[in-house]
Parts: sequence; C-alpha cells; structure tokens
Amino acid sequence: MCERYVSVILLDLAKLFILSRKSMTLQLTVPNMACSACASTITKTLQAVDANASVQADPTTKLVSVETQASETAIKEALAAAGYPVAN
Ligand SMILES: [Cu+2]
Repeated sequence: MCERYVSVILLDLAKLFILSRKSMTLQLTVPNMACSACASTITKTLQAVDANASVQADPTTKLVSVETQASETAIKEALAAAGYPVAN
C-alpha cells in the first residue's frame, strides 16, 4: 500500500467524521441585538462560521437560536467579534 493511498483513506475518514457530527441547537441571549438589521448581521456572522447553520434571531426577546455543527465556543467568539457578545 503506497503512502498516497493511505492519505486518501484518511481524508475519506475525516470527511465521514465531519458529516456524522451531529448538529446541535444553541439558545443564546444577545443583549446588543436592537433591531432587525442587528438580527441580519448576526445571521450572516453565524453563517460565515457554518454555511449550513439555521439561525433565528429575535430583536424583541434578544434571543438567538442557532442549529449548527460548529462548536458553541466558535459561535460565541464570532458573535463577540461582530460586536454582539453573548450574555451568560
Ligand atoms: Cu440593529
């Protein structure tokens, strides 16, 4: 078995691992979300982290619900960097 063949197998395994990762739904409170433009920015920010993320952002309740395969840490860091830190 040549090295190239082994690396192809490893790549396939990595892809399988990523595809089999379960997505989870995070419920976050984002106090800085004031209007629908904020909600739109938040949605775009999260979809830049995970293009397949499903995001619901409500400026009235300040709640962001995001279904994603990205980690909670990655999501929170992206929001903070965009000016929308998550409240604890
Ligand atoms: Cu706004």
